[in-house]
Amino acid sequence: MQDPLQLLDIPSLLGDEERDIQATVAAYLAAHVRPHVAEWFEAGMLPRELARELGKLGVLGMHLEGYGCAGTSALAYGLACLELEAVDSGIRSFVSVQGSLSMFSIWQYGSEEQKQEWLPRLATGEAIGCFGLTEPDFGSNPSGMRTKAVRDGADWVLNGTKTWITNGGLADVATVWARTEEGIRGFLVPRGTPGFSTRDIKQKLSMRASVTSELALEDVRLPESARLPLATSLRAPLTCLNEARFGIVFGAVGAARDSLQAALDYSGTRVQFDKPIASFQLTQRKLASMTVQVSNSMLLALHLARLKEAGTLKPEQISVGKYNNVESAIAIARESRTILGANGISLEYSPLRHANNLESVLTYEGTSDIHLLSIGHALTGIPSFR
Ligand code: TGC
Ligand code: FAD
Repeated sequence: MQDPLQLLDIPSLLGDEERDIQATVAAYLAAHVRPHVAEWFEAGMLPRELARELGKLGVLGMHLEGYGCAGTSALAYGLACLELEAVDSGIRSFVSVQGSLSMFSIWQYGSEEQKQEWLPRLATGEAIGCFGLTEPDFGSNPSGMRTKAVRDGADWVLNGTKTWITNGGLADVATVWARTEEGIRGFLVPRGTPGFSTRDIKQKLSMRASVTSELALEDVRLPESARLPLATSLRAPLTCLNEARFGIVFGAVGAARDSLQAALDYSGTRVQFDKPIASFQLTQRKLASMTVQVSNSMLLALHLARLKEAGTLKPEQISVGKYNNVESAIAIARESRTILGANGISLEYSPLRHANNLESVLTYEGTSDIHLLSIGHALTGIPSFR
């Protein structure tokens, strides 16, 4: 059956290089990742070796310049995220956290030594990074964080807990955000630093092909050279979030497209009442409505990519994309699942796996409520977060 995004000829809006990058990523994932992802989801694991594979593919920090990164356009990065999340949100999340949160925090706010030490290894996947902002009592409101960094002579001593941290248990370096007397600052904490430990969160019903962990910091002593020198307030981690949220705007389209494609394919072969279920008007209504929704999401994503490339993309515009595309994707994944009937609850098919993953995507990187409030703030000039 037809690729739903072809209906409006959306691929014709892409440049040749962007199309090539998208096709390369899609082909690699089809051969090496898609065949295993349901198994990883069921087992609740993500193999560490995947990092090097994704490094070879060139998607880790691909939108950054220098230090072994490809320096592609924002759109090419978005399209890679789309294809990654078409396979599984956990795979896109790995790449988002590595490239847009861990690497971007170092690339944007780090010293030259920090960049030289970490970025080339993170780009190849030899090293894995994570980003610790959320705490048990401070998710949507990171400004309240309790993790503290206190000066002790030339050093800093960190105490606190971060939770729900993607890649935490795999990471060789954690970007940890902490409160100091001067305000919020970022620190690079290498694995193995005394007092630093991680514990993976189990029994997840979503994002199972992804490692999610708690980070514990107990009297972790770090030199001044571990601090990100250019990060001077909460604005720094929130700026990193813009990068990752941009990837999610595209990624959500991938999960939606894949769910819809599964429903389209299934409806063409599943026969009930002596006809393929695709021939019933009610099924076609679902398929048509979802195609309109996923096309709208893709056009919005393309628009935001062009704004990003022009250097004018604003946080509230990213909020429109993250809110709309994730809400739309989860609705499409659930609706697609209904077309698969009982088979739809099996891991053999992707829609329910996508829907379950999208429960996390709906919550992380700013919940839908937070993004609506950001849009409301931009419209009215009145912040109503607190
Ligand atoms: P507020 O006073 O509004 O802002 C503090 C400073 O930051 C600036 N700012 C931003 N800058 C850049 N980008 C943004 N999106 C920004 N939002 C705010 C702001 O201008 C201000 O700057 P300055 O210089 O005047 O000090 O802060 P607030 O405490 O009122 O909070 C605002 C709010 C609620 C929007 C913010 O806290 C927020 O975004 N909360 C959601 C938290 C969140 O998204 N956490 C995500 C953690 S990481 C994650 O989930 C990874 S998931 C894995 C994956 O990505 O795959
Ligand atoms: P809360 O903030 O407690 O929100 C609970 C509910 O209250 C939500 O519905 C929310 O919208 C609502 N709410 C809160 N404030 C308001 C308000 N002002 N007005 C209206 N409603 C409000 N964090 C990291 O730092 N790094 C990571 O790598 C990372 N990875 C993650 C991976 C997964 C799989 C998941 C599930 C989470 C991850 N997170 C990560 C954490 C994520 O960013 C937080 O879960 C998210 O920011 C929401 O915080 P919370 O879960 O504490 O919910």
